[in-house]
Amino acid sequence: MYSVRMRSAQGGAHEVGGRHISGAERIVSQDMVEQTTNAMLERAFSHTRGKADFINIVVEKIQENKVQEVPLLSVQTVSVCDVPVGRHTAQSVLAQAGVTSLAAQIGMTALLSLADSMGGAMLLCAVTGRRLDDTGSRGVRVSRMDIADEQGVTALLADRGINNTHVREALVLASKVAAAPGMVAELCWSDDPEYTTGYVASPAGYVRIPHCKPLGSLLGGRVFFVKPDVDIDIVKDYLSHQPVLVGLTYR
Ligand code: PML
Repeated sequence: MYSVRMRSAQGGAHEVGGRHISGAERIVSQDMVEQTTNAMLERAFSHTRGKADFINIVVEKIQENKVQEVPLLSVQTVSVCDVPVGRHTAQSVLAQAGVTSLAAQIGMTALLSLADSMGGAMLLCAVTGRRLDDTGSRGVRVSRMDIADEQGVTALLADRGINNTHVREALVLASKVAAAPGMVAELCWSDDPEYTTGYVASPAGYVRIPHCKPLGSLLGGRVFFVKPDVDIDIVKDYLSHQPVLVGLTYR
């Protein structure tokens, strides 16, 4: 099996200040590597956030016995009428998951005050809201994950009328994140200006919230809320390096 991952930016590489355009993650068999890298290239060149002029694609062999299988989070969509209600709902779901209202407020404000969207995520203490990672405006990238049973997940999402790339990829990422040591919850909305649905995910499930941001906004990102006593290096290592396949069994 191979981890195939892509990140793209405009104005040069991310490391030299390029603006993040898009990213993608797959774990595929060798015969699918070429098709996967081609699809990633095409995606980097045709993203709604702009045309990338820096594209980094890494193909790396992974040992199958190192792959961890984690359960797919259960999915529900709540009904909200506008952005203020959407954000208020996100805060309530975060509270139900165990994030204090102070930390939820700080996380929400952190997403709302981004100067540009982040490729990775901010890690905040779920009690105090203090930022615990040291990755600045790049954030911690969640990497090396895919779906174990692609047909099964596609069928499940199609059955609910939500089988699109945003949901599929976000659900896989959120399922990996929810299984991280010390993870309490995740808050996310997309940086795609044409996509306004966000979500709060936790080990209890993936709650989709329409209208987390206004249509046309390029600002989006992710905040992960973790327990105060967690070893942040272990969490970062799991998120970025542990290969994970998301299975169809629910928690
Ligand atoms: C992203 O595209 O970066 C985030 C997508 C959020 C998907 C929310 C959903 O519709 O379930």
